[in-house]
Amino acid sequence: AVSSRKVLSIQSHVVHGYVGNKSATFPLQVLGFEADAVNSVQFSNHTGYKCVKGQVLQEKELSDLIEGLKANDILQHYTHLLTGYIGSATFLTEIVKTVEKLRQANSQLVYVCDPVLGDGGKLYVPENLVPIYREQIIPLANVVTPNQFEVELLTQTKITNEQDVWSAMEWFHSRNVNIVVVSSTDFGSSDILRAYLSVKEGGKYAMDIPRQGDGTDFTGTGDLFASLLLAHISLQKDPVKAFEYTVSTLQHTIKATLDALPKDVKDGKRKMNVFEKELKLVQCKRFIENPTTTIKAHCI
Ligand code: PLP
Ligand code: PXL
Repeated sequence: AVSSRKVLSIQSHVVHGYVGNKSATFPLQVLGFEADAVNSVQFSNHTGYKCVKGQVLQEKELSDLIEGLKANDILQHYTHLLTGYIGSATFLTEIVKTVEKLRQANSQLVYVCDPVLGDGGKLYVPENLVPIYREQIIPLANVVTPNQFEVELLTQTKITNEQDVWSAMEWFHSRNVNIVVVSSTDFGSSDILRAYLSVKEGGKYAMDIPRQGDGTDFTGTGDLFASLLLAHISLQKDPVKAFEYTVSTLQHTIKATLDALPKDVKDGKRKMNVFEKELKLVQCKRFIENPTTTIKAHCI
């Protein structure tokens, strides 16, 4: 049978580069999903470049688009909603209304939420988004993918060790979130990244991922992670397999991006610049289609 998986992905659009919807749409399509994009912003490039130009979608404009879909009886066809970086409280509040409209049209809708707030102790959204995520968004989500800092902000507890991670994941489960993945923490070793998966009434798992490229920080990897996780959870049923497949494609994509760097960067003569850091996503189609799992998740 032809699958009818249809995702509404409300994220950033960048003309050049791979963050937000540019990071999410292609993998979803490659994996057989209809990926319907609402562009929450349209920027020339991501905000790590020296200049950013473009437009921001207002909440009224989001509700207009949803009304159009509703009027044509399209809303009921969405099987998934995916949200990532959201820059304003009013837009986030409109997302709450959007989830409610989608659930009215399809009560089985799966909402995958990457609650983007910041990283490494630094907020990169306005502070007033935190209580909206905590009180209104998280209880609507089926799957969440916060990092350590985001877990701390949402649960209002400090995460200093692994036991804290597991306790925090229960905070999400008690708000009805079925699957929680925490993909980066700062208390691991310098060469291993430990990622965590907790399934409500389904067990706890960790995966040790070798860190690639001397701690080089990529942009858009979180967005890619969330889209792949959404797809594989739906395709695999087993969330542990989904977790492994997601990490596999991510690792291959980072490796391909590093392998494509110019010789002087590889030789350590200079650091890679922001243009060179863009994920080689299109070139990694085969790793999206065929995630070969070399790293296994282990049960805790
Ligand atoms: N998150 C996950 C789950 C990963 O597999 C990776 C890849 O290593 C990253 C994030 C990015 O990690 P790093 O910045 O260490 O390359
Ligand atoms: O990957 C998160 C993200 C989303 N949207 C925009 C960004 C970034 C990261 O820099 O600039 C516009």
